[in-house]
Amino acid sequence: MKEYFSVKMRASLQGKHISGAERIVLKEDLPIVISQLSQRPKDFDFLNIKVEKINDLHYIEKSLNIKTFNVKDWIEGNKVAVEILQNQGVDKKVAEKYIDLIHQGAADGENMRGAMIVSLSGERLEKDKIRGVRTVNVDFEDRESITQLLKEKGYTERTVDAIALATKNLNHVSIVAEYCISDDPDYTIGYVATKTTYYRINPLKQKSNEKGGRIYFVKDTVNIEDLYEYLEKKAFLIKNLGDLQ
Ligand code: PML
Repeated sequence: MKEYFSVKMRASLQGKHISGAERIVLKEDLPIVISQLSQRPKDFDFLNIKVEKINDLHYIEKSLNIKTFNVKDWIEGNKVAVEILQNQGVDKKVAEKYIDLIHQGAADGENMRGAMIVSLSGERLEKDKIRGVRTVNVDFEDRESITQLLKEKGYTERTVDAIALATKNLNHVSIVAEYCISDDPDYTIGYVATKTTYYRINPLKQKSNEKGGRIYFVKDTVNIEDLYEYLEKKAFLIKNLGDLQ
């Protein structure tokens, strides 16, 4: 009987979060993974590694497909993003309003710690608007070979994490789309995820902007307690990578 564990690492420097990562691994791989994750942040004064046994593991057969749009600038990137969101039933004004907020810092000018939840009718539904909701407990079953394959094709380790996270999100019946930009001022590629596809948009934010975050667009009928339980508790391994389009 295989035993799986979740390993979560977070590190900070002078009170500022600088690095975070998560893996779901077999018990025998814990020493190597804990060692790898502890070496990830270069400079820190606080590092926490949490290891938890997973008792109820679920599987997703295939991740979202990946399609890339290379665009002139982040303004054009966001036009593409809004069009994709509109095709999923998100109102143009609702999409633009919350996208603007993410680019300006959705927690009173600072980044939210987790994601924003917005209903199709335009209401914000997070229980705590500074904290937001955090999607955790998801990984690829064979992370190593998927990472290698994606890196060979010019994707980054961030893409690997983001596809896993978006695949878990869109697997929930109430989430219709996700919008994401990084809070790393140098990382300008972002994405919009739909039920089938991870649309990677390059660029989606202005270089040197330190603001970033995620928006989960949900059906009006969403049960928020159920959604939090799913995103923050339920554990998933993804078996295969979707198509690269
Ligand atoms: C990509 O390269 O596919 C986009 C990844 C966005 C990552 C967001 C983040 O790391 O915060």
